[in-house]
Amino acid sequence: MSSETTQPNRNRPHRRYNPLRRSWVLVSPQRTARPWQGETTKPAAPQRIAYDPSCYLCPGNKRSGGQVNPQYDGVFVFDNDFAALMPGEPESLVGEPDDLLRAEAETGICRVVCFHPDHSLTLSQMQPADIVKVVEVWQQETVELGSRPEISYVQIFENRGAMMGSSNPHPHCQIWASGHVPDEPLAETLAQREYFLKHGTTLLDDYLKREQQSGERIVCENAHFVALVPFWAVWPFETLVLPKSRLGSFADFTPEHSAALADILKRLTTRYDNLFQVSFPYTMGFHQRPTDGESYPEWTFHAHFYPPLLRSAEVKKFMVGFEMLGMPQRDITPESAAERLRGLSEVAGG
Ligand code: H2U
Ligand code: ZN
Repeated sequence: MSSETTQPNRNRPHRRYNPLRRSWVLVSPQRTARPWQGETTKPAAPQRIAYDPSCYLCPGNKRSGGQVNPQYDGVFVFDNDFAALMPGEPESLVGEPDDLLRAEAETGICRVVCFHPDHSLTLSQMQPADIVKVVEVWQQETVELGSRPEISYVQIFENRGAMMGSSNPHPHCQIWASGHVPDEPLAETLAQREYFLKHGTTLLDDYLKREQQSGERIVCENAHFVALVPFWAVWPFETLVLPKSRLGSFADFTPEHSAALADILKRLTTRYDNLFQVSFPYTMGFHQRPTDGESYPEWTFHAHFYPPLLRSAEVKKFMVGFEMLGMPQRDITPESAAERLRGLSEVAGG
């Protein structure tokens, strides 16, 4: 029996509050039955070749800027050849302070992390020990970039699949380390701080306890992490990965945490692949405390998965109309999304 039948108010339109970024989402569960006559997109044919001579991320290949990748056999990190941020001394404000036309210089470092030499793999298909190596690199990069005085935030993210604008199927992610804290982690910083000052406890640790009590939005878990569909999820199958103990950043990870994060990432992404029998597209990334030298006791490390797919490998959700002009809206409830993800196999092709 689905949770909606026991909680009738959830069958009617309602709004849910996201305390982490202090915003709302409109939930309209009664609309799930409406017919779909809009665009469908065909999933890309599965990539199977382990080495692609035209791939700029494969070992030994030349990149656009002319550099040649080494014959790497593990994780390979390089400075992005088309970096959105550039290192250097922060310049002064562009022009005079102005309430209407305001610009500030931004500096930073952008890197690309190849997860594995095998072009055909995804995180879900990699061996757990190889995913652990990726987690260790995320940790090293966070510590190394975060220790630089000019870097206030280290944002690690993966765009997976052509539908999400990823330019290349080779398993990789990006790191953008910036002089300012970007908007999303800044909003989360302010919300977590406000909660911490009010309650003396951390927002996401308290939230996880509530989720563990009900269990209805939990997808899977291990000794150190829980993957769940947040109460305030916007994307149909959005998930949040939370630590079971106090972690503020990759910098706090022990080897046990790295192994457990690798495990939960593999299991969650395998469930995603099995949802619509397609190599599942998403944007995922980690949020962690800023690296500007403050202590941030209110911060809880976490991962967000934002997948665009709605009801099949071909039907994605569009954030348009009311969502661009009003607020985000979803049809299927987070509880039913969690129930579906929970029912899926953690074995590839299962
Ligand atoms: P995405 O697929 O997530 O866009 O990542 C690919 C990144 O790789 C992208 O940021 C960089 C692009 O700038 N890149 C290089 O650094 N060198 C290249 O030769 C091509 C692409
Ligand atoms: Zn490749």
